[in-house]
Amino acid sequence: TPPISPMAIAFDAENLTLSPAGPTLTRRMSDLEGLFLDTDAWAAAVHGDDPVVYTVTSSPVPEIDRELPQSITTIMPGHTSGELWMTKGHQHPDHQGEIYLALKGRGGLLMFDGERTEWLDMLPGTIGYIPPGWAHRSVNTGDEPYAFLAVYPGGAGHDYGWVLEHGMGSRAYRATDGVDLRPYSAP
Ligand code: S6P
Ligand code: ZN
Repeated sequence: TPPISPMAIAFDAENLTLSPAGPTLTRRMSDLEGLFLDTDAWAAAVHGDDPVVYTVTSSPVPEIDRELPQSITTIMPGHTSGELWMTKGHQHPDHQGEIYLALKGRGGLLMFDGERTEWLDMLPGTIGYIPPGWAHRSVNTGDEPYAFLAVYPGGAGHDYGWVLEHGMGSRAYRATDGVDLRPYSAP
């Protein structure tokens, strides 16, 4: 890979796109196996229209050591048996920290270090700081798409197995006034 030059990346706040852009990832319900508590409701959604739950659009900055890539995650509004739509969630294998900036909609940042759980309300303009060693998951708590910018060390990686094994400490359910956090239980 040739070295990346200094560059400006245009962010379109209306369409939540980057230009120039790198790869875009689309996660459907079928990609979220083992995450929602109600397994039957999850399977019914998969065998229905298998909806897109979130997308991740990256900038052209590569995920390699010493680079500082960015991406925009957009989570659709919705719930599975009341459990709000969310990202898979992951731990960074070498425990690097990360920064999120909420851009649009309403959401939450759920963090878990294996013992303690933290929840941050994420409204446009909120910077959420993920300290080293905290697994992180994002949740859409509103009724429109929730989007945020992530900036992270290029060598951070994604350990999804950690979350499947340890959970996230809490589950986020829809409530009339935002979110109802319940203690984690395995599906
Ligand atoms: C990467 C950063 C985000 C997530 C994205 C999707 O370190 O935390 O870009 O990758 O929000 O979540 P997940 O858990 O499916 O990777
Ligand atoms: Zn991360």
